[in-house]
Amino acid sequence: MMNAKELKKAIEDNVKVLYRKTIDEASKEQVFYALSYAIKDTIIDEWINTHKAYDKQDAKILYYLSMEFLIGRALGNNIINLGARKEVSQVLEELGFDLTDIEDQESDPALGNGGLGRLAACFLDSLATLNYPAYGCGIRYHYGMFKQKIENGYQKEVPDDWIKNGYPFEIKRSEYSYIVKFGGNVRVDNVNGKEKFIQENYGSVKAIPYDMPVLGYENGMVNSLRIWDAEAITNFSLEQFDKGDYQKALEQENLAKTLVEVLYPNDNHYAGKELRLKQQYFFISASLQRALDKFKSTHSDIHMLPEKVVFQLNDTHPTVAIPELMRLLLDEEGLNWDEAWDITSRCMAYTNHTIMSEALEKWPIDLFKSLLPRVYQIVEEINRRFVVQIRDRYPNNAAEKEKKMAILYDGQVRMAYMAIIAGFSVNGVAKLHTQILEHQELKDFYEMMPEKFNNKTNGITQRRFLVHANPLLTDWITKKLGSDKFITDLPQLSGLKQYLNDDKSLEEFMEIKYQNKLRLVKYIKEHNGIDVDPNSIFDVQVKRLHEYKRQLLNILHVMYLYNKLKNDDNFDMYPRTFIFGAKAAAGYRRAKQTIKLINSVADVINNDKSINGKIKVVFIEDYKVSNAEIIFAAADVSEQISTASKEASGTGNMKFMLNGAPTLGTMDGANVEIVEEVGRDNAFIFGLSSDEVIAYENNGGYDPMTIFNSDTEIRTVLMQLVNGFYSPNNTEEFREIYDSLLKKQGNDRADVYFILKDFRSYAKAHDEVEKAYKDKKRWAKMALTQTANAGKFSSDRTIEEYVRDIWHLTKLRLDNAK
Ligand code: 26W
Repeated sequence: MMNAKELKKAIEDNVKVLYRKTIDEASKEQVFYALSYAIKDTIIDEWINTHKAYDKQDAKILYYLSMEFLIGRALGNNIINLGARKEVSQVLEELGFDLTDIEDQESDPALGNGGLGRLAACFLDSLATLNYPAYGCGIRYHYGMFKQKIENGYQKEVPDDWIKNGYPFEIKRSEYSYIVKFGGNVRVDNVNGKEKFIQENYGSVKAIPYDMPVLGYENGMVNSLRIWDAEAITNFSLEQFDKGDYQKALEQENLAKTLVEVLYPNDNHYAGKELRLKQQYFFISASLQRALDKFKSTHSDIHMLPEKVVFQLNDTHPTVAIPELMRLLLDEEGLNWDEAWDITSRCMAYTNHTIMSEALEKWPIDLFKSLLPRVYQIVEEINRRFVVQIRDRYPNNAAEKEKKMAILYDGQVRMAYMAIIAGFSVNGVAKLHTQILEHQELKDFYEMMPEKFNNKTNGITQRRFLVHANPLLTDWITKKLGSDKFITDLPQLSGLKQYLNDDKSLEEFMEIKYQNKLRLVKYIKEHNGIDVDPNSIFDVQVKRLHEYKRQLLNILHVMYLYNKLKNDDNFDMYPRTFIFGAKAAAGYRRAKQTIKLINSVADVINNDKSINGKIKVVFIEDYKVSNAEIIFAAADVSEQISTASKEASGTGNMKFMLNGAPTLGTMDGANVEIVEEVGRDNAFIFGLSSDEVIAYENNGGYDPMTIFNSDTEIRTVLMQLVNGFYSPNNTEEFREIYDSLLKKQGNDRADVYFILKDFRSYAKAHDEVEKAYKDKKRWAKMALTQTANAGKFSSDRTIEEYVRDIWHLTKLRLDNAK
């Protein structure tokens, strides 16, 4: 890192060169770019140095293949990882600027939907911090996750042009471009008695990589996130298809334009769109071609590949990597099937992130075959050989096993099965999730190949979600522990336990929470225009909007509390602010209706003077990484209320915990392990267990009408969905929500997600929260208990487990590092 004087000069020079301005004339945005380029300058040498070390040490490299990287803003994070926070903010101050203001100028790159994409970003941070050689490989979507506007209570999607003004932390690397081919047909030639497969009449695009630096924490390590953009193959395309195939040239131009245009905003819902499969093959083919070339530039024997390269498939989205690697090894490297299979299956590992059946990727064979004719032939052969294996092993029930396990079945390519069959590792993302995979969802595979299955409980990076998100708490912890080692060794937080009975420390801890609440109050005022009482309990649910996550349960409970306040003279409650933040997939009706409901309820309750502000409901517009950081730091209560068995892990739960908010939740996903760490007394647990949910599901569900008929308070709430109480201009506004809770919907049971079933126990858990909160000291202790026990949930721990059990990487030594 340059010293203060050099940095100041660099900023001033950049402002001059970029904008022909002196620093006192520069806007905040201009200073953002000037500073970012200065920071990039200091990163560059370490970046080069790191990659020289890769080569010199002949390091094994991880390629983390993912359709999504929800990286969030880079500037603040890079400054922290360079260890330059204080210095940079001081220099800016001298120049008349505030660092957080400047950080706010950066777009918030949202090249991901939610959990899976953010996990990928946390993993990159941990890999670099732990000195492991790795590339993230993904797509340079021109439009990431949409910006959410709320208009009249409805979600409106606005395109997010994150690269409009140029993104300072990326480098275009045209010299590593590759061609990717789609469609056409396969011709088989016989060359010296050997079959040669040649794809012809195809359309193609050029894949161009852009690299972003991924900095380790104060260790001089800089890995790369490599995202691929598409360009048309111009000029020579006309020559190449020299029949003057003008039409084709135009098509290719168009393909290149649409291919990387936009991230599919579906989270946990497979839509089967052809363009999506194109995106998958596009970035996978380019990433693998590059990985092989890189390997071959320093190795002569391709059989060594598994020793030097490992590919992790982030869910099934990159699974086409399996037949693509086979294709490259067979057709380009000239290996025979057994050699290619041996190499491929030793290079590929698969992570499952969901058991929701509607999320499973199953491509129609026709579509797959016409888009990827050669790759499909290989899939067929993988499947054929596997089916032979099944028949061998299960001679008595081969047909049944085939139905359950074959890759090709019923006209579809089942991507998860291909990943399991071909890879050497299959992992779930929390203990409970992995158990459900082994014993329910994937039990046939577990029975056949148990050695592949393992658990890797998710984690989060404390560099972003504590150090950057919560500087006050970071400083306090540093003081209390006498060191900042927790920044790279999170279990050190357990040292805070010695303060659990120290009143002064507890007060300090809660004062920091209060300051963070003020910061959020200000954000809400500025962005939503709502006044919020910082002394109320901040009860927060932020995550993608999905029925299984049950934001509906939360808002129905708010409606229930409001009725009590209005109708029951004996009822009183501690002031609460219910905070929501969530994006709904653009085509997800029920989710969008739920957003409208939350906003309608907010409208009525927030404007009712008679309840003295006892309840406030806030829907924070455009939930994203940058405002998430502000929200986690300010939360009192963490709502993690998915129907048990449905949330594979959750990672927001860990971010709340780290920032001192107890969990109000079901025994689902990683909540189970959070409770394990803090103890049952330091969490508010309610609802059906996953076993109970699964048992109900296997018996056709339960009957919500018995609850409707017997519980008058619940019934009142439900009636308010259809009597215009929250929608005076349209009593039908929430009819579908009402129906979904009480009536069978086509093939779906009524109340698929057990909302009414869990309602009473949820309400009781809320009572417990209030009781606990009123006892200031008890609450402070409970809050600090969360932070003190969050050590397990660092993504550093998760990454070390992946390295130990799956990737087998070696830490890179950086000689010139500070
Ligand atoms: C094909 C459509 C589609 C898109 C995204 C299907 C599935 C997904 C993701 C796998 C959904 C996802 O983000 N899953 C979340 O992954 C997190 C990281 O492991 C977990 O913490 C969440 O529980 C899980 O829902």
